[in-house]
Amino acid sequence: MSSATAAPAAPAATHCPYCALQCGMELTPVEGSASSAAAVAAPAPGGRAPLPVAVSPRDFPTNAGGLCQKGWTSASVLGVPDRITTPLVRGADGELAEATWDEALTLVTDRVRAIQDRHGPEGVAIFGGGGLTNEKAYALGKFARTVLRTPNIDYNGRFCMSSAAAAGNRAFGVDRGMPFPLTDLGGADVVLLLGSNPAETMPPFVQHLAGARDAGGLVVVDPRRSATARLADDGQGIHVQPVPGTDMVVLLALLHVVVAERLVDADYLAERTAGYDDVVRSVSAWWPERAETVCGVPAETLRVVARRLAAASPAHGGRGAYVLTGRGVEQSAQGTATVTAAINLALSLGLVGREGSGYGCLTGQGNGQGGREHGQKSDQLPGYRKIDDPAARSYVASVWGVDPETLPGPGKPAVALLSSLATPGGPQALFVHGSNVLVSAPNADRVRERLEALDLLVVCDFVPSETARLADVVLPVTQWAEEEGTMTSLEGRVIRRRQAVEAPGQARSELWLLAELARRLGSDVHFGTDPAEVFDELARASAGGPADYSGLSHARLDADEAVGGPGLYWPCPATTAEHPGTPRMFLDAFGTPDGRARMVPVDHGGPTDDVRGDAPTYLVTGRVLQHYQSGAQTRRVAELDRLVPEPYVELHPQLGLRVGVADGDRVRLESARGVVEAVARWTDAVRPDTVFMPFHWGGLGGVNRITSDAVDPISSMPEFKVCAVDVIPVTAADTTAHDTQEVPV
Ligand SMILES: Nc1nc2c(c(=O)[nH]1)N[C@H]1C(S)=C(S)[C@@H](COP(=O)(O)OP(=O)(O)OC[C@H]3O[C@@H](n4cnc5c(=O)[nH]c(N)nc54)[C@H](O)[C@@H]3O)O[C@H]1N2
Ligand SMILES: Nc1nc2c(c(=O)[nH]1)N[C@H]1C(S)=C(S)[C@@H](COP(=O)(O)OP(=O)(O)OC[C@H]3O[C@@H](n4cnc5c(=O)[nH]c(N)nc54)[C@H](O)[C@@H]3O)O[C@H]1N2
Ligand code: SF4
Ligand SMILES: [Mo]
Repeated sequence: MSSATAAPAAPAATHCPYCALQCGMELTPVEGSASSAAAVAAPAPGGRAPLPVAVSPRDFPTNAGGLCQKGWTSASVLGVPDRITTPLVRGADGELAEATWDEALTLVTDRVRAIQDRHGPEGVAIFGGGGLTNEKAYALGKFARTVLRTPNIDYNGRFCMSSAAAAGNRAFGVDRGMPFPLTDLGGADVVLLLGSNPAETMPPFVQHLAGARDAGGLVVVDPRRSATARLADDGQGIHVQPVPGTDMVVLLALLHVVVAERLVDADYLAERTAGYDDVVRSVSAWWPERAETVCGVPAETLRVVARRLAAASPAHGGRGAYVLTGRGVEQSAQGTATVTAAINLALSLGLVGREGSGYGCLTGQGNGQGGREHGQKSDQLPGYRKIDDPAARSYVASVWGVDPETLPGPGKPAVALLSSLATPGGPQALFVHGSNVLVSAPNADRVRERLEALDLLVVCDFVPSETARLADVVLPVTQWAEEEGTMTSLEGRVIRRRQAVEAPGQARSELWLLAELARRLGSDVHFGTDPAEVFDELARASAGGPADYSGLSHARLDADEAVGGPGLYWPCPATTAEHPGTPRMFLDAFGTPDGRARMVPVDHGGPTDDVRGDAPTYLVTGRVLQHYQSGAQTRRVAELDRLVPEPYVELHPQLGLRVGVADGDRVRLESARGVVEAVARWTDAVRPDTVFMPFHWGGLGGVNRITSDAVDPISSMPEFKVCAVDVIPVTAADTTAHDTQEVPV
């Protein structure tokens, strides 16, 4: 590590703490602010702490020297005035009070023992996060399976990428969100983006769309005219604006046109795929005019998009085409099926496993990719292995030094796990590492009820998130600039996170915390605390699995970077000659037993909670540039909070006039789950039948209090994106009533 106390301190080459683009940045410790501990101890006048490090962008292929506002301001979170710097334990008076680590861990250990004595190993559950480093995600999964021996571990990646992962695994035999380098996109004639708004969610990514825009080939499918959809204006592409939740119909119609007009890549289909005939039959009834009646997209637009995509494909001599999906289509009860429809389209055009074309999912969280590979998912072991596969169990058990018989089986996926908390037979204790479920989980009032009913809620965080404020024990952990480790970017590139400053106060690394808990719980399983050592073990545990990291180590990644290498892509097995990593997957074969991609017929079902008489408007949810996820971090950054200080509802002026809600008025949205209230913003960027609300806040404007917790039957991903609401004006009398009512955090 580069010690902050040495002068002059060396800058640390690292990556942004937030999203999966993992923009390269350099952190230079600021003189006079020897560590963030000092910064926390001595906040500047006006409540703003001096920043312990200065952030500057670094040239890295995903960002090419760019950063978004969140990246630029990321250092502010290191020294926020309410940073948690000591363990906190809820006292008899019901308040959280400072405690020593020994007191806090003694309490946790005693309660875990008592709960497991009464309820068995499954009485304790873990909820992890896709922001954790690979090392932490691995240690968490190992802790659950070997120390707690509980099947009940899952994580917020279930909310984030599981439908694309399920569809990718089924079609290709292995899931790496983007099986090609991001920079490949630049050479394509057409990029079809479904339900993704990178102009706000990954701003530096937009530069990779320049080639398609120049060719007039950026096609954005979004019920809103998002910032990304606007990039397709002015002859640079097409904005397709379907009825929310009907992307499946758009995709089935596109494939219908491709088949009907004989635009498929027949040679590729014959050589590299299986199942095409069934898929053809499944799209035969979705001619564009029929599709238009369901998805609202003009039949002619569907034809134009299908032809453009085909013309860009290698079979027709084009420069290449990509089909990319984001949360807009994945966070749906038919998310796996919709991604499958996108993959079927890409396969029919011969786009996948070929240089210059492809299908990819834009994974979201900082380590959204790596977070799903190392065993914090309820059904998986490290290396992206299946927990119910006997060979995987015995191999991983041998690395961990335990009997495979002692490893639990698959646990409950996130939504089911949360709703089973404190029920008879369900977990009575929960550890949360890297998620603010009270704000970000669907049907959040129900989640609050479950969390409040627990015997023990332990939250590890560095800020008092809404979820942490509900905990019995809060454990202060290190954050990004205070720790070493690795992350895996949205392209499957394994990169180094590096320490620039010391952690403040009593904050400790989660590797230490898990090792200490394991020891106190009487386990003799080894838990390393040095991230490089944990990585080596993780790499060994992944050997031979789909996500094989066995040829990688911190030392190799450091050496590679020292000679200008920008990280190495998995699979990267340990081989006698150093394996170069795999930037592009599937060039020779897919990961299925026979090497062929599987095409699976799918059909349209529509949203679970569809519009009806008493809830006639679609609610879609998503993100704004300035805030990250539950907002736990970015709402604490003054610059970002000033720009977007409160929740809001976007609605079309026609809808506003019809229901009596003017621009700037307060508006209430009511769903089958409950009610939220926020300020109305008139915009013609949303369809008149749809309102949009970002999910970055809790309390009265916390949109997840009304979202649906219906899940996809294959991936168990919740249907965050679309539900039915009634849009109601808030009268002055209502507002007064609400002002006096206790508002949940
Ligand atoms: N600023 C910011 N950036 C982030 C994050 C953040 O919180 N804030 N989070 C990171 C993470 S974890 C993730 S997962 C990614 C998410 O990145 P994106 O997937 O780009 O983000 P969202 O805003 O959730 O959804 C994208 C779009 O889906 C649209 N949408 C809603 N319903 C539908 C529908 O039925 N069909 C279609 N086609 N589109 C629909 C919304 O209007 C929205 O514009 O962003 C990452 N980057
Ligand atoms: N309505 C609606 N809801 C959504 C979505 C949507 O589009 N619409 N998107 C969903 C998606 S894609 C996602 S990814 C989720 C994300 O939502 P959350 O899971 O709530 O994610 P964050 O807000 O990033 O929460 C991370 C918490 O962990 C802390 N943290 C960060 N790093 C670490 C670490 O290394 N260790 C520990 N212990 N803590 C850490 C942060 O301070 C923060 O409190 O939200 C989902 N919810
Ligand atoms: S795009 Fe993502 S990784 Fe890049 S600076 Fe913004 S939040 Fe950070
Ligand atoms: Mo996400």
